[in-house]
Amino acid sequence: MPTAPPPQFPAGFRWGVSTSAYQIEGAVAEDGRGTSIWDTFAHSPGRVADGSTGDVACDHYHRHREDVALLAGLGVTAYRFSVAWPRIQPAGTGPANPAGLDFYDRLVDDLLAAGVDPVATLYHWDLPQPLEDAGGWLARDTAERFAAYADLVAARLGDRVKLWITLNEPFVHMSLGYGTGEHAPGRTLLFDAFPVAHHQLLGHGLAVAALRARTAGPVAIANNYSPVRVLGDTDADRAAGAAYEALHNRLFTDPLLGRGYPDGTLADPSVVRDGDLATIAAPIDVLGVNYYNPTGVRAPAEGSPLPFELAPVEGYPRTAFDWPVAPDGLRELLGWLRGTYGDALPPVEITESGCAYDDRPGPDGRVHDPERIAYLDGHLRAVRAALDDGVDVRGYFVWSLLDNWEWAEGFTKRFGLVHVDYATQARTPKSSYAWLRDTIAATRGEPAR
Ligand code: PNW
Repeated sequence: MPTAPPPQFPAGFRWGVSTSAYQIEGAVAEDGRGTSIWDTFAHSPGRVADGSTGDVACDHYHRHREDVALLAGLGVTAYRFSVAWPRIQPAGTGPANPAGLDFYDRLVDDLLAAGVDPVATLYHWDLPQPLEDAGGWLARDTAERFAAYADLVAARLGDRVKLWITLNEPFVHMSLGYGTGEHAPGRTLLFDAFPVAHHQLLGHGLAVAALRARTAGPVAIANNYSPVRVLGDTDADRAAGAAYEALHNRLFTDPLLGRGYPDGTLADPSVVRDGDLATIAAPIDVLGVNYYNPTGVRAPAEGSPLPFELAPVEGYPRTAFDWPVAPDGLRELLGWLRGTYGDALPPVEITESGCAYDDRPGPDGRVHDPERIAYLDGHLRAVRAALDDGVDVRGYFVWSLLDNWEWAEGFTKRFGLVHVDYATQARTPKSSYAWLRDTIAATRGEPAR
C-alpha cells in the first residue's frame, strides 16, 4: 500500500471516472433502442469469452441514480459516459428517438445536481447495425451519418455537457473491429481496414463542426496510446518499432494536428479526398489520452504479413489481463506527445487509466484491491511527473466506475472501483474507491506547486 502523501495537482485539475454505454447500460430493447454491432457480435456464438452479452450488463439504464450517488460519494468532479447511438437513432439515420435523448437528459441533470460535470463521448464502438449493413466505417457515408447524430445529441444536451468527446479509441475500433476481428463487427481485413481510420477521423472532423455550431464546447477525441519499446537492437527491430508507432500512436494523431497521415499508411486518393485533411484538422480543445500499457515490438519473422511483431514487455507486475503495470510508460508517453507535436499539442486529459484484477468480496463482504490502489497511485505520480516535465495535463479519469462487460472478455475482467455482483446487481465499493475518494479530497483545489 502506498504510504507517501499524495502528489498535489493544479487547481481545477479534473478528477473523473469513465464508463461506456454498451458495457453498463443493459436495457437493450427498451424505449425504442435499435440494434448495434455489439448486440449482433455478442449474440454470435464463440465471440465472447464467457458467452455473455450486454443485454443486462450493470443495468445502469435503470440504476443510474444509484450510480450517480456513487460518483458523488467518490468526490469526482467529472463523469465520462457514452451516448448509445442506437438509442438516439435506432436505424442510424433520421429524426431523434425522444425517449433515447430523455435518458441522457435525466442523467446529465442528475450529474449536475450532484456537482459532477457531465463529459459525453458520442461514439464508444456501438454502431447502429443498419449502418454496418451499409458498409460500416468502411463506407464514407458513415462519417456524414455520425455528424448528423452528433448534431441531434448536441441540440439536446449542448447547454449542459462540460466536455464533448467525439470518438473513443478509433485505433482499437479499426484494428480489433475491422483488422483482426476480435471486436465487433468482427471483420478480418488487416491493413485493408485503413479506410476505417480515415472515415472515423472524417466523422470526427465533421462532428467537431456540428458541435461548434451547437455548443460552446470544449471538444476532444479520446485516443488510445501505447509507448513503443523496441525489443532487440537491429535496424530491422527499430524499423519495426517505427512502423508500429506510426500505426498505433500517429495514424490517429498526425492528421488531427495538421500533419496529414504518416508515410506508409493512408495515401489512396479514392479514400482521402480533397479537403478531408482540413476537416480532420479542425482545432480541438483537449486531446483525450487513454493509457493502459507499453507495447514491445521487434522485427517480424520472415514471411509475416505484418511489418512488426508484438511481444510482452518484461519486468513489470501484471494485471488479470496480463497487461504490464507500467506507470513510467505514462510519463514516457506524455513526453513523447509533447516532444513529437510540440506547440501543436492541445492540453491533455487522461480519459482512461485503470486495471483489471480478480476482485471478489472477502469474508467481511468487502473487496480489498491493494493492487488497484498501487496502480492508481503510480499512475497519478506519473501524471505529476509529466506536469513537472512541462506537459499540460488537465485531468485524470479512472477506467472504470463499475465492474462491467469487458467486450470480448465478457464479465471475466473487473476494472471497477465498485464491485458489481451480476446476479443481484449489488454495488459494493472496493477499498480502491475509498482510497481514491481520500486522495481526491487531499489534492483537490490545491494551488499549483
Ligand atoms: C479500452 N487492447 O479498450 C476501452 O475504451 C474500454 O471500453 C475498455 O473497457 C478498456 O479499455 C479496458 O480494456 C481497450 O487490446 C480494449 O489493446 C482493448 C485494448 C485496448 C483498449
